[in-house]
Amino acid sequence: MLDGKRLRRYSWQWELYNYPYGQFTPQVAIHETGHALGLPDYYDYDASVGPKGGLGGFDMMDASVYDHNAFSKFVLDWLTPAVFSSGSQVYTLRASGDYPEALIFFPGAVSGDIFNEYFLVQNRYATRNDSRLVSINGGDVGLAVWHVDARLNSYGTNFLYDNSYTEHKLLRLVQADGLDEIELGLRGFDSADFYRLGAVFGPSTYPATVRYDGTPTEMSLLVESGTGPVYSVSMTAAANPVLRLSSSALNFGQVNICTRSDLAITVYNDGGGPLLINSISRVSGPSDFTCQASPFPLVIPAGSSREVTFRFDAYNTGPLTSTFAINSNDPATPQALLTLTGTGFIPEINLNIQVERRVERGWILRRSYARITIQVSKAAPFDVDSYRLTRQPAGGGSTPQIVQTFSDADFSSGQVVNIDKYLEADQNYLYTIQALDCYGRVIVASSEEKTGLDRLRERILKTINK
Ligand SMILES: [Ca+2]
Ligand SMILES: [Ca+2]
Repeated sequence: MLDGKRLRRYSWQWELYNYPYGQFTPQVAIHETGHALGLPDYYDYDASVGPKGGLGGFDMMDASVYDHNAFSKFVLDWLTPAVFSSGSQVYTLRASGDYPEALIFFPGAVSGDIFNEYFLVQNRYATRNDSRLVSINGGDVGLAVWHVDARLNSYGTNFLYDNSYTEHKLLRLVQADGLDEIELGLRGFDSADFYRLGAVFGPSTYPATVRYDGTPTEMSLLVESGTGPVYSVSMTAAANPVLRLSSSALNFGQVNICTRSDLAITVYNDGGGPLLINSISRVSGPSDFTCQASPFPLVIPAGSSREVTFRFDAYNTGPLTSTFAINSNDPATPQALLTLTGTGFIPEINLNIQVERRVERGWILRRSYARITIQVSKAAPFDVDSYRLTRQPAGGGSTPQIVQTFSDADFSSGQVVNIDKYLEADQNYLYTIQALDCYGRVIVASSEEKTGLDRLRERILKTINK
């Protein structure tokens, strides 16, 4: 604390490598200022975890040399890349050391959206901060293509991926030579890693324009003309529809029997032509799961998406899995499969029934009746559809008669009392209470047999668990 000022976050750097001799060396100051502005390191903190090699030394936030790459400049709002997402178009890219120019290409890409997966291209002609790249291809360096995955974590507080520990990198140099030497830990970046006149980066080249999840983007980049300070690239996207699902599985978790839960997936059309979903049908598993979309065909325009809702109407108990096929005109994936899982659940429910036979005596009347106390307890919330109290003369032979039905609302503190009037004298009865689900299925039952007058007021408590 000095003069009421408190030092909070700060960044520090040396002025000289060899103090007090030599000249001011600004690279470290530039690198650390990059951190102060919010940029991460792109070198690999730990070669034993995740992908190796960072950016192979090719960046200010990697080896403290050269210009900041186009992704860093995009993050810092120093440039806004042009965006290619469908059709075909030619773009001109001037030296990024001189001009704030770059190109994003990816299906569904939106201008200004930093926090996504995409390919990013820039011209790294050896000028200004990139002048030291004169050692690469004589200064006619070529185009650097980056594979960016800048999606955020679920809290939105940081990138999901980094260049040290995650399964793939936040920022990766797509190496045109196809040797992946940076990730293999063999060497840093080299002159063959850049896309120069005539080079193609497409669906069937290596490297290919494929997402990290393995699905194709069906996009191609051709370096059509130019040298050094100006290159033109011809971009094409497939005219075919390209189906992509936000997820290949939906898990509904535990759902009470007789209740339902809805979950949606997003179906994307990453291609250049309309996507027609002709049907979505269950190919295996129970019918507890249904698709709510209609009518077919569902039409999803190029570059667009649509939510499709699936429903889990829990009928069966226990873990359930159904597979649905999404049939469409995508030539690459005419049938995409989606797995739905969920657990139909009934908690443990205990039913107790106690029956007392009582006799009411008037001056003349002498009448037997039963006082029936029913208790219910549930291990977890569950709406029992109905409770059915039946009786039948002991000894079997006759069908049970319904004495009364109850709902959960009839119970007070888990208990309800019923009076069954006018019992036949000396007749024994078997009382049964059943809990039923909304499909009329007995979830759990409990019985008590009441014998004749000789066992008046005897209490037998029985619990039968499901
Ligand atoms: Ca690593
Ligand atoms: Ca290489």
